[in-house]
Formats: sequence, structure tokens, C-alpha cells
Amino acid sequence: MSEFVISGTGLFTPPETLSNRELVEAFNCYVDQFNQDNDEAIKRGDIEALEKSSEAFIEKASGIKSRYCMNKSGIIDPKRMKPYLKERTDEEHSLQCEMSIHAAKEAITRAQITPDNIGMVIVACSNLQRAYPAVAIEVQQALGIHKAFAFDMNVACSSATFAIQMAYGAIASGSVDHCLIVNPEICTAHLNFKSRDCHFIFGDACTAMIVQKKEAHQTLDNAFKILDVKALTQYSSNIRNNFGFLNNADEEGFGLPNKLFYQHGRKVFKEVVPMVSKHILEHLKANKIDNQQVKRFWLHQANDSMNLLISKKVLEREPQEHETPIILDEYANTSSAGSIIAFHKYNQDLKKGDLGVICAFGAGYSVGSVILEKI
Ligand code: CO8
Repeated sequence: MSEFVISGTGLFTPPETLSNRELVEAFNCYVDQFNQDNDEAIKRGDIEALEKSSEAFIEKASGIKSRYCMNKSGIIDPKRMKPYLKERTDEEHSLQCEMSIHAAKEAITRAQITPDNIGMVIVACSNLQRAYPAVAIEVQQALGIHKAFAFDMNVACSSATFAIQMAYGAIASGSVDHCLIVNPEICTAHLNFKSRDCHFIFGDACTAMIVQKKEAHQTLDNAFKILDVKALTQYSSNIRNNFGFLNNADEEGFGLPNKLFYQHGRKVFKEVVPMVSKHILEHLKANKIDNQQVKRFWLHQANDSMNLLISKKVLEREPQEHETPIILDEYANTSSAGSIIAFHKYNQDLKKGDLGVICAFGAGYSVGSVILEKI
């Protein structure tokens, strides 16, 4: 029987880093100015004074210490509080295409294939910079992938795992042999840096994967067989972004704040932890795999206590650090790229036959898990 594998991964990390200290300094400067400018209205009780953010809170509540971003100067300018990302001409590569090229080239090299092998390209991420033409088709052209079709998809933080589900299905049906998946996440452009509740949550990054049918003669370096994929969705309004083309027909236009990311973080935490742990346990059981057999969990990177709790529930004991690697201290939440960054950085030490699970979860709600075996 054919084997389907993840044969290579790639990662693009933006060049600029932004620490909690820098972010909080800019935010607090914005707060001082706002409160000063609105002093009268605040005294009258017409509006509430803004409260300051704190580095200690951010690290304790989320585990995040810093993040990478496509532009830092605009974010830390208290008069602006958003990145400078200039719109490019139709003749230039788009920003998401540019990030994708870097990550995809690494994945293609690691998989030891050529662009000609690829039959399907999926750009899967939380925020697409335009409606059409699909960014995936632009990526396809930029990489010289000639015999393929490409499309964009969005299932928020679960996008990469849902794309693996798509690739697995397409390969199993015989329609393609190799699929390139890329996850160019520019979360900082959809983040309200003037909101104390969420200004620290996200960072930017792009990951890529090659999912393919393993040829009998092929020798692969550091590849993982996909044993099974399971995707689940359950509607919730607790994590939202209402940006869309209908905003143009509304009086408020594309204005702030509800066209940017917002969430009820506590509710998400409470509802998603049991949902994800149950999902992973059921997925393992359906594949007759004992939870103690799994050597590594590459979980979505939103909050480190959330990951600790999920892995405790799944393993029924305290997990060891290497069992559930954390990258969000350095990258923050990079939406769909997070679990794939963890997988990309922390899989080389596993031995042939070792089992691992990639599990991403987020808005929708959505959960996608992929059971892997190192070959
Ligand atoms: N500094 C200081 N104090 C603060 C701050 C701050 N920055 N923010 C809040 N506080 C205060 C609050 O006012 C509150 O005070 P009080 O107790 O007096 O009311 C107190 O701190 C506690 O606040 P919270 O209850 O909000 O804090 P939590 O402990 O719940 O931590 C978290 C907040 C970190 C957000 C936490 O709830 C969390 O991580 N939840 C899970 C969230 C999650 O996993 N979300 C998934 C989102 S990702 C996704 O799927 C969408 C992808 C879309 C990508 C789009 C890119 C932009």
C-alpha cells in the first residue's frame, strides 16, 4: 500500500524582533497621550481612562517574551500602532508570496524534489492579503511549478493541519502525488495594537511543507509517514475578525475596531482545552495507539499554560519539556504557522518508528490533528 509522508518543511522568520518591553513601552506611551488628550472627557465620566499594559502580565498570562514582525517601526510608534506595509504594484511579488517563496524553497530542498514534481499548491492561513487572484497561484508561478493547480484556504489557526487533510485526500484519490502547503501569516497587520487585551498576542512567520506519496525506490531524509488526519469544527463567536468585502457597503466602512482580531480569551481557554484533549485522545484511540506511545506533541502555539494543560490531559501525567516543545516564547502566536514551526524545529532527534502528533486549534472553533510516524 502507498505511504503518504511529510517529506520536507521550511520556515521563514522575519528579520525584525519585537520584545515585550518594546511593545509595552509603545503601548504605555500611547495610553499616556490618550488619557492626556481626553482628560476633560475622562473627568466628566464620558469615557474611561485607558489602563497600562505590563511585561510581567504578558509573560505570566501567555508565556510570550518576544515576536518577529514584518515591520517594527510602525508598531512601536505610539502615534501609529500598526506596521508600515506598503501596498505593492500588480507587477511585484505580494508580501505573502515573498514569504512563501523563502519557506517553500527550504521545504522543496529538504524533500529532495523539484518544482516539476508538485501537482497542487495550497496557501493556507488566517488572513489573506487579497481575495483574488489566489496567492497560491502567484506562489506557484514564482516557484516555476508548471504542472499544478493552486488555491487559497482559511481555517484560522488550524489552516495548516486542514491543508494537510486536503493534501492527504488529494494524494489518496490519485489526483496528485506531491503537494506544497505554505502558511504565510502576517498576524501583526490584523492586530489591534491599541487594545491592552490583545496587543501582545501575535507575531509573523511563514511555514511550508511537502506532503507526498512515497515512491518505493525513494530514500527520504527525516521524513514522517502520515498515519491519519482528523479535522473538526464547532461554531463559536469567541474569536473573530469581521473584516470582509461587505465592510465597503457599511456606514462604518473598514474602520476599527471590530474589523481586526478580537476574542474572549478566558472563554476560549476554558472551552478549547477540553475540546482539543478529547479530540486527540479519540483520534489516537481510533488508530489503536496508546497515548503513552506518543513521543512528541507539536501543538498550536497560543498560550503555554493551555498547551501544558492539554498535554497533561492527553498524557494523564505531567509532560516533560521535550514532549511538547514551545516556540511561542520567541515567536508569539503565529496562527497556523505555530504548530508547524514547532514541528520543523523539534523533530530531528526522533528515531525511526517514533510517533508524534501535530495538533492545531483556534477560531471557528477548529481542531486539526495529524498522527505521524518517523520513517
Ligand atoms: N497588561 C496588564 N494587565 C492586563 C493586560 C495587559 N496587557 N491585559 C489584560 N490585563 C488584565 C485584565 O484587565 C484583567 O484584570 P482584572 O482581573 O482586574 O479584570 C486581568 O489582567 C486578567 O485578564 P484576562 O482575563 O484577559 O487574562 P487571561 O489570564 O485570560 O490571559 C490571554 C489572557 C493570554 C489572552 C488568555 O486568555 C489566552 O491565551 N487565552 C487563549 C486564547 C487563544 O488560544 N486564542 C486563540 C486565538 S488564535 C486564533 O485562532 C485566531 C487566529 C487569527 C489570527 C489573526 C491574527 C491577528
